[in-house]
Amino acid sequence: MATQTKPVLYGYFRSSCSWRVRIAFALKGIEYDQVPVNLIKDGGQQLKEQYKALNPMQQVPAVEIDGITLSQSLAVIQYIDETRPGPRLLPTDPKARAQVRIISDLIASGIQPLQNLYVLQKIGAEKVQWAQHFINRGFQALEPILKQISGKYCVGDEISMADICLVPQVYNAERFKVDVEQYPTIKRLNETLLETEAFKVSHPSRQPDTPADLRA
Ligand SMILES: N[C@@H](CCC(=O)N[C@@H](CS)C(=O)NCC(=O)O)C(=O)O
Repeated sequence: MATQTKPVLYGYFRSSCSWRVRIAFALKGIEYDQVPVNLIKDGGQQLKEQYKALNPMQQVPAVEIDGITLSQSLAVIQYIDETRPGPRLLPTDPKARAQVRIISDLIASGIQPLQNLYVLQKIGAEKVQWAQHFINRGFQALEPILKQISGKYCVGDEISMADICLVPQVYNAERFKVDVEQYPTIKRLNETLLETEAFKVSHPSRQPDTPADLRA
């Protein structure tokens, strides 16, 4: 029988995009190895030539899987979904699928890129207010959408890519001291999802590169 090589995730414990991929692996029950890429140490290990060869955008995550290297967390999640058995991360129904993509893109294109490290370093002293502004702007759009379409989870009663995007974004919001109480649906969904095993094992407080003082 052919030996299956485990996927390798290049990520950072606190990176929300790396956490998305860890959740997807956990939901699918896929074992993988992790190679930490410290976004702070050495001026940012993601900026080194060696890493740039893996992901020319110089961001985490990157994933080696099935003999190819993938970047862009949503592409990674969809590849895992399309090639691995287990719970569907995107529903088959086209309307529900579109709703999952709306929420995922709202977060992955409309919120997270505006508060990632590279952007905040360019902003300078105003970086916290900047991040709070764009997270609030995104959450003000997300809250009514989720109020309308959520069930137990973001889209109905099955965990999907939308939930995978939501929880790490709420974690970032809390890091930037955004008042999540203003968004009761987002808050409810986040609390429900954090109770599930896949979100717990993949949490930033439980990764191989989590510093001792941030470990749970
Ligand atoms: N669209 C990309 C975004 C990746 C991204 O922004 N990664 C952040 C961490 S969550 C990063 O590597 N930041 C490093 C930097 O800004 O220098 C994805 O979904 O994978």
